[in-house]
Amino acid sequence: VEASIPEPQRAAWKKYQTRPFTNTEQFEREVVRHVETTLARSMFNCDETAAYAAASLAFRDRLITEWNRTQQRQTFADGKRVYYLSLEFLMGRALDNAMLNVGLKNVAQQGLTDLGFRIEDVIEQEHDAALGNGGLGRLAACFLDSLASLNFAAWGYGLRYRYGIFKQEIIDGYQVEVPDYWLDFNPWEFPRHDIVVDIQFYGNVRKYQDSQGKQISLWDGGEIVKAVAYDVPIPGFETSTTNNLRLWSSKAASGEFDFQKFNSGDYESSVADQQRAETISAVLYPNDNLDRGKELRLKQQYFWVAASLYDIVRRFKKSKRAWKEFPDQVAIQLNDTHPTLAIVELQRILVDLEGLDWDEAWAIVSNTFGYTNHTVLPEALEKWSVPLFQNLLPRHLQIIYDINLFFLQSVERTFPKERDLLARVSIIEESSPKMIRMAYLAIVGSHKVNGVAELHSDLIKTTIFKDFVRIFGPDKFTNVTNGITPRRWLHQANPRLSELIASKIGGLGFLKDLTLLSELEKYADDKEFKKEWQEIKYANKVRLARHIKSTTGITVNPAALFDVQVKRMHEYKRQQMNIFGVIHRYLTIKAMTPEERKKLTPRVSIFGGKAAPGYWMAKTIIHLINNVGAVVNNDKDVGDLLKVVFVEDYNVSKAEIIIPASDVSEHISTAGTEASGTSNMKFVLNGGLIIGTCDGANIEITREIGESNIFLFGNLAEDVEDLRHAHNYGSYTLDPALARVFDEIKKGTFGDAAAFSALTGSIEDHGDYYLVSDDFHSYVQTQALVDEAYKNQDEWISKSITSVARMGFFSSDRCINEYAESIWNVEPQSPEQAEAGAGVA
Ligand code: H53
Repeated sequence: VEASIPEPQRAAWKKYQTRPFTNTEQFEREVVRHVETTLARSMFNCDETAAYAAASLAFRDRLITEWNRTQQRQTFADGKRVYYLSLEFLMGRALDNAMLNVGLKNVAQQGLTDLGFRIEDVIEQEHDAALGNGGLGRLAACFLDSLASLNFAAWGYGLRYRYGIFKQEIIDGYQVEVPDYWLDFNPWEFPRHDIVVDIQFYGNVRKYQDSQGKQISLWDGGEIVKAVAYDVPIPGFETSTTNNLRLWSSKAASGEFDFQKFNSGDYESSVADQQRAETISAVLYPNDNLDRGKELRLKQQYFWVAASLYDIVRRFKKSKRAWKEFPDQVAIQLNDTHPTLAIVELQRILVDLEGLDWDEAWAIVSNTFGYTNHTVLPEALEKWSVPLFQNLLPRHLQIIYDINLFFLQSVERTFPKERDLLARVSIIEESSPKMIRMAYLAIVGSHKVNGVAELHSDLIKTTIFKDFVRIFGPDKFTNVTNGITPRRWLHQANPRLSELIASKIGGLGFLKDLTLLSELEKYADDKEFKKEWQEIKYANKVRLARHIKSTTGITVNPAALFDVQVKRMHEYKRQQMNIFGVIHRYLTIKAMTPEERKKLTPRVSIFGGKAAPGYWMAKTIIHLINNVGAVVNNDKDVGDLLKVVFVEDYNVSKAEIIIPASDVSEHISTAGTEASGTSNMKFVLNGGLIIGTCDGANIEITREIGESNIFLFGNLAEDVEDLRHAHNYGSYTLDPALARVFDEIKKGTFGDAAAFSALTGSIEDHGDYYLVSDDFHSYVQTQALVDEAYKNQDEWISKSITSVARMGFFSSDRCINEYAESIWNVEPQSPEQAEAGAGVA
């Protein structure tokens, strides 16, 4: 690469090449320079926001230098790249993460102190990058961290939403949604105005024969929108590898606005085109585990997928390789079905634009993609209406029909006479209107399909994708149990615990190889160590108590047991069961004598999570939690024995405060509904115990940490179907303790009973789909065991330490290595080796 530049010029470039700061003095110089020039401020008007801005810009400069080198290195190495396509990247804050990953937090801390700031306050200024809803989006963010930390040549592709997930306010006990405009100042992105892709919508397909008599399909007419790239550098931990997250932003093709219309006096419609185009990347759909089938969402999907594929194909073409080598150079992972159109788009590019034969193209396509399924919930499985598709993406619809035709023909050959099978597995559902089943399309167009925890991967093989296992064989289906990055979820969120662990097991190596935590097990009975462990948990609880006080006004006692359930609000996650349990506890306390009360373990029940704006039942649950809090927290009989808190606007940075402060957290979904869950892993890694059902990754957590270190309860997945059947066709009796809770709600103890009738009704009158009543008794009993166990702090802390020591498996590094080996077939590229080979200085 370098050889093309003449020596004197090369020398000049080398001489002045940017050298990232490495010590406090250099850091301070950079901060002051940014304050005085980039921000046009001075010592006299540099507040915390400006200090945040300047510190971030200093780190950004550092990252971008490494980013450039990484990209040069990867281009030179010309190896296989991984592309992770996700509509959601729930990144949270970047500054703290950047400081830790490049190993310069101490430098920054000293530097900021010298300049008159507290690093914690500076970090606090940053607005979360909240381009995601929940687990799926946060998983993508953990994966990016691991991909860079493990030195994989990998890119993330997503949308640059102008508005991320809404901000949640609680007003009079109700959720109110406020827009999250987060781009006011975002030092972490680099606009690439030179990387712009035209994206087509609507129009028609013309078919004709070329001079050789070959059938050609031409998609023309319609509307063009521009996709502009914005790049976000992703630093690896203790490596110079800095990967790229490329987010697309939509812009009108005509530029600012239509001058002709403007000049002719039609101002309104002159800006309409621009607004319509910009609407595409304007807002993240706020649904988690729910498909709504809105046209704008389909537009988002195609816009993002088409821009990303254009980029990927362009990069491949630069290498001048033959098309058949595409799958050796490119692995594309589909995060859920949202990017499934990529399969169709690549087929279109190869056949319509590059002139490959259908079969040749299809072999390339189906060897390139891997599909990760994240849910079995029917309401979350994406389907698109055929008429909608016909209008928006006419050529893609034809290609889907062809993919389906060839697929069904091959099924028919292998399973002749099974007409039902053909109807069952058809990508097109013969409903009215006809619907495209995106998961089926994703399976047919990928070489591997994986679930995200063992139970989940088994379930998809035996339920929703059963027929496809017969058709493609079992090897196409695999499991990769989710993981979390220990950098953010231990080192960053809980620095004291991380340091304590490091002091015992020979340094911070466990942050790169989490299995090293096993060394900790020998301290599970070490008195001195346990004391420090307990002190750190207590300090984290004090910090959370302060946050609760300042945001809700509620005073909680840090010595009480903190019982936490924070996650998206959903009936299947059963926050309703938790709050019914709280009411049950409240009624029990009210009925106790003062003597009996003295023996109780004081508890703080902490809830947090957003409800999709249109999900009424989830919003009702939030309302009930807040109303119960208002009653319980002001009842003199109860005092410190029970407090109920709803933490507003749960997000990544709140999670970093809440998770390290939990004694017990709740992961209590109906068995068979939560694909994996990842916060369960975060809580245990931070020394919290968990109460959970036999669902998702809870099962593997139990296997790793041991049954005696977890509070499991409830019915098993294999019994759910029968129970539901019994509710609908047998006699149904509500659990008696739950019936007393419902009576109290109906008496109006927690405000207008009518507000909650749909919630109680869904359980007592409408089949109790999520088995709240079936599991209630064992839930309450298990909570009583938790109370008892907490009284024996000595044993509790040993359980906590032992559990942490056994959490090595749940690192997202392990998870990414599994994808690399069994799905992507890629190897890491260490920067040192690559630079030695490439002569990059
Ligand atoms: O994905 C997580 C899982 C979790 C699952 C979640 C998820 C979404 O957040 C959104 C849509 C979807 O289909 C699944 O609910 O169990 O841990 C990451 O795999």
